[in-house]
Amino acid sequence: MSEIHRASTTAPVNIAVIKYWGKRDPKLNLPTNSSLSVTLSQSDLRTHTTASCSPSYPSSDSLLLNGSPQDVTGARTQACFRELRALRSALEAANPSLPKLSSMPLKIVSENNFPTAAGLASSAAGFAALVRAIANLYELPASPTELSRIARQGSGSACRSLFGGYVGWEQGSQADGSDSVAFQVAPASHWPEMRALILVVSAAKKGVSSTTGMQTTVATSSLFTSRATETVPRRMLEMQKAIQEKDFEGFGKVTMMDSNSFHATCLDTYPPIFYLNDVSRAAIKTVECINAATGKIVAAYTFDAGPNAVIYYLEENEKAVVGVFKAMIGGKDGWKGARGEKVEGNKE
Ligand code: 2P0
Repeated sequence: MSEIHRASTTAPVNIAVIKYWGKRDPKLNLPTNSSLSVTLSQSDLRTHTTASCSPSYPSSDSLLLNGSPQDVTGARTQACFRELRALRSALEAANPSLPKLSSMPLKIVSENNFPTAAGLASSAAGFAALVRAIANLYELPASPTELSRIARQGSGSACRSLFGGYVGWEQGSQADGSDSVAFQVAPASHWPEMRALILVVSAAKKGVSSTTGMQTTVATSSLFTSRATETVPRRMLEMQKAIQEKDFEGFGKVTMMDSNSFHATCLDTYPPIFYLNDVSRAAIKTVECINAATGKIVAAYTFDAGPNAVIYYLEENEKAVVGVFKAMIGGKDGWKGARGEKVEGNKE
């Protein structure tokens, strides 16, 4: 019986407060604007992945996600496998005593503990975990930055799940994507009072995939250009400053405005893309009421490519924010569930 080599890891979900929407290179997932996200607690929302390889495995690579076999022949997964194998090959060439893992078939087994493709950034945690599990299996001396460059080719937002805390993704300017990588703005410990409440409206798969949606937006929306070239570059600086200064009002305002801007460009796409529904809009109203009652911004909503809401708030305002939303769960308002999340650093 030949040997089996194995390594496991987990990767967390990240929720963008400055959204990635638009590709300048769809093959390499190079974005038209930089973005910034908050990494959520790994305890509830994460992908757990085991990567193994063995000369005794069937000749082709395989991937099992939540027990179902997945197609690994797609360009994105292949790009990640190819890049990681090339790095392992280089190690083996430099050190001939190492086992030749790069030429063995890979078996990847992955489990998500949250709804897949329901606007909860499942592809982000998924590709981040896949890349890190294989990097661990291959014992690559690669930095999180280097791994983020590889994970980005699997799914753009995945590059931000290689770091914990507050994470930026630099759009970069090189045609080969070498400078389109993630970077840590601040560790979770910098602002540990930050919380995220996830309001699940629907666990159904989204109607328009992010990849298709963003390509149609780039091709048809007239709002898109000013968002990508003026609005987001300005907000990236404002957001980093708000995080550095732990200024929740600044953080919250930019978060809400950027979510609104992203969904406005979706509506401005032809044919239009609707990710928000009536329940999402009720959440926006509720946040506005909470903030008006408090006299300052204590809650900030953001929505990805789906109707589920993520509400950021500080621990000290838990009652004012979560109390109001919890009272709405299970009622006629349409929320199916809610859970509070801390911001966490990555487990290495
Ligand atoms: C984000 N989203 O910044 C934005 C906000 C959705 C809305 O990144 O085609 O799954 O795999 O690069 O990363 C979702 O897009 O797209 C996304 P691909 P991805 O989180």
